[in-house]
Amino acid sequence: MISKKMIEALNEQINKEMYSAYLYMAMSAHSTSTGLPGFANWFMVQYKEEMDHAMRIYNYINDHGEKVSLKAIEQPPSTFKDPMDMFQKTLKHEQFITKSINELINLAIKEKDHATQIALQWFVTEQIEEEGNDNDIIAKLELAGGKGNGLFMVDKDLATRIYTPPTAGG
Ligand code: OFO
Repeated sequence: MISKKMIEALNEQINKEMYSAYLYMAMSAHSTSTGLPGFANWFMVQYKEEMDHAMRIYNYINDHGEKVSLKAIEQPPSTFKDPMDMFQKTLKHEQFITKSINELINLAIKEKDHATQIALQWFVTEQIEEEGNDNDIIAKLELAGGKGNGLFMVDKDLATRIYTPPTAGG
C-alpha cells in the first residue's frame, strides 16, 4: 500500500524526468543547428534515457493499482552559449534531480514504504552515473579548450554513444 502523498510525489517525479527529456531534446536540436552532430547524438540518447526513467515510475505506479496523473511540462531553453554551457546546465539539472530522488527516499523511509525505497535505489545508482558522465565531459571540454580541433574530437567521441533500451525488470 502506497500513500496518496507518496503517489503524488512520484507523479511529480515523472514530470521532472519528462522535463529532463525535453531539456536534452532541446540541447540536441541546438547541437544539430550549430553543426555538432556528436553532441546532438549524445543528447538524443540522453532524451531517450530520461523517457525511460519517466516510464519506470509510470509503470511502478500502475503496478500498484494507483493512477498516474500527468502535469504540464515546462518549456526548456532553446539556445545555449556553447557546448560547455550545455554540459554545465546538464550537470546542474542532474544535481537537482539527485536531490529530488533523495527527498523521495526520505519520504519513503518516513512512511515505512519499503517497496518504494527499493524501487528508488535504481535511481540512486543511475544519478551517480549521470553526474559522473557530465563531469567527465566537462573535463574533456576544458582540456579541448571548447573550440577548433579539440571540440571536433569531443564531438567525434560523443557520436559513439549508443542508446540501450531497458531490459525487462532491469
Ligand atoms: Fe533521469 O536522470 Fe537525468 O534527469
